[in-house]
Parts: sequence; structure tokens; C-alpha cells
Amino acid sequence: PDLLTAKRIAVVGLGQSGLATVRFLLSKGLKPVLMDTRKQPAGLEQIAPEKVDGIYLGELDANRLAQMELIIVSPGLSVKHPALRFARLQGATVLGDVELFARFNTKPVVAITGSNGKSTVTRLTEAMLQQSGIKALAAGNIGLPVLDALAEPSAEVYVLELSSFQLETTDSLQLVAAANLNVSADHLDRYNDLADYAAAKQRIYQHSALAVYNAEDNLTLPATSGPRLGLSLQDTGSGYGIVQHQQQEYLLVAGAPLLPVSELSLFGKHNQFNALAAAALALAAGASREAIATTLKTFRGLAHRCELVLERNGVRWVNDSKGTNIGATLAALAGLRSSVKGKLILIAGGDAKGADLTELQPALQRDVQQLITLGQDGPALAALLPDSIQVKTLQQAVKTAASLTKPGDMVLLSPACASLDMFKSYADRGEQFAAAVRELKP
Ligand code: UMA
Ligand code: ADP
Repeated sequence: PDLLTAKRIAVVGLGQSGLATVRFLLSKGLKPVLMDTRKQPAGLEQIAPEKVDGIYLGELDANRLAQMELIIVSPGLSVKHPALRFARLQGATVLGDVELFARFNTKPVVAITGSNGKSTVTRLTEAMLQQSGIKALAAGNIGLPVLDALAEPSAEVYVLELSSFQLETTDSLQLVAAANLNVSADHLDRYNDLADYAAAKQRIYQHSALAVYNAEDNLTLPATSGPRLGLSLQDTGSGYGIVQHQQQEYLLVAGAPLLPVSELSLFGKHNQFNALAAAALALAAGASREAIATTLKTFRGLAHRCELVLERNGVRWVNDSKGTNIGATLAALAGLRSSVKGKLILIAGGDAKGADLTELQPALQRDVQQLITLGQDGPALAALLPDSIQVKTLQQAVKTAASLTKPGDMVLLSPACASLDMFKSYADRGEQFAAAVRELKP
């Protein structure tokens, strides 16, 4: 609230979070200066120019920025941008939309970060709370900007998916519970190294009443003191894990068996872990055990995450376009391989964001019988497995895969890379894949 007494406020970045920030500031009677490094950011037409204090597009003007007292920066822009650094040196406060949310929010919040599984855990937690009769609303990196969520009067609890970029510009977010699911190489084009990236994720624990972490991933171990819960699929005495109960594997939640693993609607070990994390967060925010169990039995997986597009002539076509880093593709292979009777054909490649793709090699050698690659870093991937086929388009990849399949095979799109070198988004890539698969001759 004191923040907004600043006389000169800039919103830098006019994507979804930036536009929501502008709406928020306008609703408070403020007139921000707007900037974006892009010449034509989509969505600009939503802003009436006379309501703001100028719109500046193209390269950031360091001198103009340095005149600001408060700068709200979008997650897609690095705070290390020279113009932002300069402004900070000149005394400007630089923060993100999640920090603004934190300063104005009065409702309970749980938050989730991690390299993989964020969206799944966010939606699971939201659904568990809703099933318990609590009006939960998911927001943040999952899509709904947090400041739009803040304006939703009916929300009783917020479930925030937070990226490392959002956490970097957040200082005072109070949480009922926070989870860091895992840390594996991602976004190394924006960080010096893995430690730098992991440190951004650690920030989720700063003001959390409960720190939920991955007991098998040291990089998630909270650096803060205070109540913590380390999750693992082993029974480590934490009250959470997988245990034998009535001759079956059961999900153990808060010290008691909750439901048989065989009744979970999502497959794969990684989703058992996601289920435990969501259960811990939802319990902390007031969900009932019964609602948690019901949700885990009925939850429909999210689109573009190991999603079955169709099964035709005994061949399953699976869309894991959201597999945008190595860790995600490893989880997809580990989760799916036991169900494949014939060959597993993997379509991968795109923008590896600076990651070392050789980490994929052991899993490729073990689980993948044919690799088809595309995109900017396709060649580096193709080099990891003999007889790989390099193609130029996703449509070609689908046709090539189709020519090689026999009943019992699976074709998996799990790129281990971002999509932005060839597609608008991971969703666009997944949709183009599904469309190409549906167009194949029966
Ligand atoms: N950009 C510029 N110049 C600018 C501002 C942005 O070139 O001045 C570029 C960015 O590099 C990026 C694109 O424009 O390629 C969008 O950036 P943005 O900061 O405007 O993004 P928003 O539209 O506000 O969307 C952001 C999140 N995107 C990013 O962090 C890149 C969305 O997460 C999130 O859903 C949304 O806020 C609402 O909270 C998406 C994402 O890709 C799903 N996140 C990354 C990931 O999950 O790996 C972190
Ligand atoms: P995020 O929002 O962090 O990108 P998603 O829930 O959208 O995560 O899942 C993206 C992909 O990551 C999935 O398709 C799956 O292959 C993989 N994945 C999901 N959960 C986990 C996990 N707990 N550990 C490792 N990989 C995971």
C-alpha cells in the first residue's frame, strides 16, 4: 500500500502479467508509464493510451527508467537487464506482479514451485480444496495473472504456481504452505548456473508456515528454519510416502493410509509424488482427507502432459509437449516405458535453453528404440542415439513415425526443449502434433 505513493511508476513488459498490472494500477487511480522491448507486444490494444503516462516500445530507455521510483517488471524480462540494473542503482524499487499481490492480498495462500510438476500439483491442490467446499483459485505461472486473481472477490484461498522468474522479484509473500517439488536443469539461458536457479526457487520458503520439499532432491532442502516436511515415495517416517497396507500399495498421507495407489487416476511415479505434495498443501489449507482421496481418484490429467491423443491400429500417440526440459522427459519415459509392448518412438528437440542434453543419453539408450528430432537443438539430441532421424517440421516427424510403427508401439512427443524456436507456445506445439496425428490415414 505504501508502495503506491510512489510518484513515478513504470510497468515493464506488456504480456499477460504486465497487462494485469496495468489494470490493477489503473483501478487504484494511478497512471503508470508502460514499456516493452518488443515493437508490437500483443494485447496492447487493451490499453487506452490516454489513461497511462506514455507507452514506449523497443529497446528499454535506461535514462527514462532511471527516473522511476517503482518499476514492476514482467517475469519474461531478466532483472539483470542493464537498464533495470541502472535504474536500481539510481534508487528505483524493482519488483514483480507477485510482490504487488503479496502486499495487497489478505487471504490464505499456498504456493508451488519446482522444475517439473508445478501445474499438475497446482491444479490438484485447487481441486482438493474445491472438493472440500473451499473456494480455491489457482493463479500465477499456470496462466491467470495473480493480480487478476486478487480482483476475484469469491476466492477464499489462492493456490499459486510460481516460476523461478516470479520468485526472483518477490520478497514478502506470506504462505500457509510452500512446496519446491524438484530442481533440475532449466532456464540456464537466464541463470549463471544450476545453483543460481536453485537459489531463486528457495525464495518460496522465505515466509512460509510450512516448507514442503523433496527429500530426494537436496537442492529443494529449505535453507530456512521452521516447520518442514520432506516428501519421498519411501516411508521415511515423515507420515507421507507409499506403504504396504492390506496387501496393497497405499498412499500414506499425514500418518495414515489414504487410498490404494492403483486407484490414482494419474500414472507414473512422478504423479504419486505430485499427489503427496498436493495432499500436504491442501491439508495445510483446510481440505478434508475424504475430498483429497476423491480428487486423486477422479482428477483428469492436464492437456499436453503425457496426454493420450488417440490409439489407432494398436499404436498409442502421446502428447507431452509440456515436457520442456530434460527432467520432464525423463519422468515421461520412466512413467510410460513399462506400458509399451513394442517400440517407443520419441519425438524431441526445440530450444534446449542452454541445458546439457547428454544427460538424456542413458534413458534414451534404455527406453527409446527410435528417436526423431526437430528444432534448433535437434542435431545435438540426434547425436545421442544411433540411427536417429532429423526432420524439419513436426508434421514430418509424425509422418516419419507413422511409417515405422507396428501394433504395440507408442509414439511420444516429449521434446525436453522449449517450443519457441518453432511454435507460439508448448500448447501450440501440442495442438499441431495432435492435429497431424488425427490427419494420418487410418
Ligand atoms: N518479452 C519481451 N520483452 C518484454 C517483455 C516480455 O521480449 O519487454 C518476452 C519474454 O521474453 C517472453 C514473452 O515476451 O518470451 C512473454 O513474457 P512476459 O513476461 O510478458 O510473460 P506474460 O505474458 O506476462 O506471462 C507470464 C509467464 N511467462 C513467463 O514467465 C515467460 C506465464 O508463464 C504466466 O502464465 C503468466 O505470466 C501469468 O502469470 C508461462 C511460461 O512460459 C506459462 N513460464 C515459464 C515456464 O513455465 O517455463 C517461466
Ligand atoms: P510444470 O508446470 O512444472 O511444467 P507440469 O505439471 O505441467 O509441470 O508437468 C510437465 C511435465 O513434467 C509432465 O508432462 C511430466 O512429463 C513431467 N513431470 C510432472 N511431474 C513431475 C515430477 N514430479 N517430477 C518430474 N517430472 C514431472
